Amino acid sequence: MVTKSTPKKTTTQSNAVKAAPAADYKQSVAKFKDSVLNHLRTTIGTSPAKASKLAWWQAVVAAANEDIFGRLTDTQETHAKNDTRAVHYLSAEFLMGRLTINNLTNLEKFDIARDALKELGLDINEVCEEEPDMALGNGGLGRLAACFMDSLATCKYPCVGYGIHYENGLFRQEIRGGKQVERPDSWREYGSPLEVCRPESIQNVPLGGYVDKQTAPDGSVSSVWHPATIIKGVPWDIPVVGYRGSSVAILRLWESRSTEQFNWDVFNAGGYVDAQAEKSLAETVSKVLYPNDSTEAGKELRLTQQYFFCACSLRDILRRYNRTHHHDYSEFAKKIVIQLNDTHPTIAIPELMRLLIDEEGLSFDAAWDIAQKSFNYTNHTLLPEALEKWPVYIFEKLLPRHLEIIYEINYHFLNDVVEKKWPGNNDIKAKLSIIEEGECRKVRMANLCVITSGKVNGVAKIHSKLVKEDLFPEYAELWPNKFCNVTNGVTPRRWLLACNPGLANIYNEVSGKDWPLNLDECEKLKKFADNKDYQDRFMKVKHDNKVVLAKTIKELVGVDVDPNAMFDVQVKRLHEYKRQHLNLLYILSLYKSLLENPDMDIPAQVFIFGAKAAPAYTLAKDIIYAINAVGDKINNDLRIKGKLKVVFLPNYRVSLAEKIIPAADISEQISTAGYEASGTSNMKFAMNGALTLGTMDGANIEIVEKAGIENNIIFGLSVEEVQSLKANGYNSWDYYNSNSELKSILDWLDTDYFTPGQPGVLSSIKRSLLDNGDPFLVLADFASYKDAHQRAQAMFKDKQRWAKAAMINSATMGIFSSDRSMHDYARDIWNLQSKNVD
Ligand code: 26V
Repeated sequence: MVTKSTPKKTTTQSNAVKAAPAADYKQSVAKFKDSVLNHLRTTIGTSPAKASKLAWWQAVVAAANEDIFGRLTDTQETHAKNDTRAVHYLSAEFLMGRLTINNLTNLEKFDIARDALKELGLDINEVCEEEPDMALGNGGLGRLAACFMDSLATCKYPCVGYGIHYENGLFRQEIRGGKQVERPDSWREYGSPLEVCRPESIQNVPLGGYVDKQTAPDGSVSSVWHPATIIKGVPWDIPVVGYRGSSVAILRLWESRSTEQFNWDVFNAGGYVDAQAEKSLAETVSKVLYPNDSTEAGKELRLTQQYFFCACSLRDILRRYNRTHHHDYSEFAKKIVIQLNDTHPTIAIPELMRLLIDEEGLSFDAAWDIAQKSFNYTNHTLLPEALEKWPVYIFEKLLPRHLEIIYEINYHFLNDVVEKKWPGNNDIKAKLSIIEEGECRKVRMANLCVITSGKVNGVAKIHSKLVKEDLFPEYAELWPNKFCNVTNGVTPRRWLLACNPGLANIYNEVSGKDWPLNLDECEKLKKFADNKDYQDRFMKVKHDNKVVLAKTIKELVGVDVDPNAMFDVQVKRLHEYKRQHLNLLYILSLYKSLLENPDMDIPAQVFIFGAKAAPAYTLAKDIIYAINAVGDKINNDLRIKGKLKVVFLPNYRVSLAEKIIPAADISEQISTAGYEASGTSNMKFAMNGALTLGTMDGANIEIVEKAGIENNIIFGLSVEEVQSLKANGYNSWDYYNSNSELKSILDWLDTDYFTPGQPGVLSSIKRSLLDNGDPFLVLADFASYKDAHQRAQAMFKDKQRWAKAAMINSATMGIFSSDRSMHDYARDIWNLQSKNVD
């Protein structure tokens, strides 16, 4: 969290929504203090004199849990009593970050807790720094799921989030000698007070083995699966508190364990040690989150993970459904809707079919009908290498019965649906089939999702259009109404109220106290965008946030940066399509210009990066190394008089984002047009008053639509231009040969200027841009990008113009609240009503 200055008068600086009478407030502070002290003794088992900061944090969580668990029970009882229709959000990733400050904020107890701790001589932000991030996701997709949980709870939509209780989240990144090193992230090594285990809801999941046929006395033939092993799924519940405690949603994460009956079988076969080894295999399933490396096929464990959490979740869903419906499935699709967050949980489709057919006795047709009415699928990327395909041989080994069901679905689809629409057209059949033929036959998970789902959505307007027209055009011809858009959103509670209290106070004053529930209210700030006093206040908040970030930068990487400089930020996963190397090339051009003319009249600039590279993605790691090497040189070059600094902040994660985003002047959103499905940090930055320096890609387009192109810095090729340049044979050498500056920069990277004594260690970047054809058009966009930066510099010098643009950006982001996204899903996809908790 941003270190909050402790206000003298809590009511004026407060995030508390109700202006509680002073006496009540004092009482609440005293009560919270007592609760913390009490928990410190009776729950944590220590005393104030001996307590570590970690112990204090645990006691604060225990105190907050007093409110949370009661409301969780109320929420669940309400839904059980009313048999409410609910959405089940299946996601292999939930990037929750830290929960304590968020929970306190949503309970409207942050100020109370802060003042209570102050009376105990503690700083709440320091205490809450003890909380490890829950980094159970890679990036955008996982963080989106976390924002959606916050909004589902806030908007009181009946829901359960289902995922995997990874023992290790996304790796912790260390930078050694400028290079990324991965370290395990054991976020709950000694347990976590934020979750509760529910042994009463353990599930057993079969795996492996073979299928044989059984003929019933009436002559009907059915499949019988004889699994080789059973894995136990242990649920851990994490309560997600809605704003003002409106409802408490539940995130249920499954941990894998070995089962006794399974060990016993192997033991009987004579191998005690083998049994222990097999046990560790079962326990491996939820051990670690896969970083999204180039998905080389054959990762059995990943498919096992996906199947494991889907199978546990579906059993949980059926168990709850049957408490009321007693195995009558006629109401199933009326009560249950399932959202597939990307293709990772696709295996839930054949698993639901299997449970209904093999264990509940339904016909294939009846089960298929239910599946089609229950599932929906969100696509999050068009990148071909990210579209999941599993080799058939892995299915045969792990999930033989599921493969049969997939074949049957495919048979009906190809013969009943495709054949009817395109009679005799085998090319179309081959393209739309769930099975990809070839040397290694594969199951195409996205095809299975599209064929089954009621709705398929993309995550920003442009992306949804490309999903429909470029990725799945034939499916769209078959089912035009299946495809829709729900633009992503982010929770304004975490990404404005909690992380930027200074700006939150301005909105409290200008927009009233309900803006965190209705972010459109922020638009009221717009009418003050030309008002010098408001501009000064707005920019003072930004400056204060920059001072705090400058301190963090000094602590983390030892670099001094000037809070008056322009803070230009690019934080996101490292990928060629996101083009961190385009940013780096511009930095090199600026550095070169400054060396040529140290008195150049430009504002001082700090370029801030944060990015994790997938461990096997060599070029991405080389780009990190290059940023660090170039930064090191520039930051220590006295000739440029401190006008340029470049910092790479290690281990970018949610809690670091909360410190960086409120302090940004410029938000770099520079993906090749057509490649970034939506982006969500673009929304967070704009909300916090940064200008987008970006391409017309993903949600940038919709951001600019709201905030005005004149208040942002847009550059580069459009989606159509990218497509036509590629279609007409793009040759990056042409740009290299015709732009002498570009040529000199790329050649510079090849020397040992940035890596003394080691020429060529950075040359993989140049190679990818020339010899490898520059797949993401970095060189094609360079000139336009440089021009954009020059426009940004000119604008930044005009302080009032900048303040106005920043304010308008922040004020017009209402539509990017994830509450709006949830209302869209509820209306257009889930047919779901919100429900007040009794
Ligand atoms: C997966 C892979 C796997 C193979 C190697 C390369 C690669 C690159 C990316 C991915 C992630 C795909 C799914 C994903 O995280 N998409 C992100 O979803 C966000 C939420 O909708 C969205 O804002 C981002 O634009 C999108 O990239």
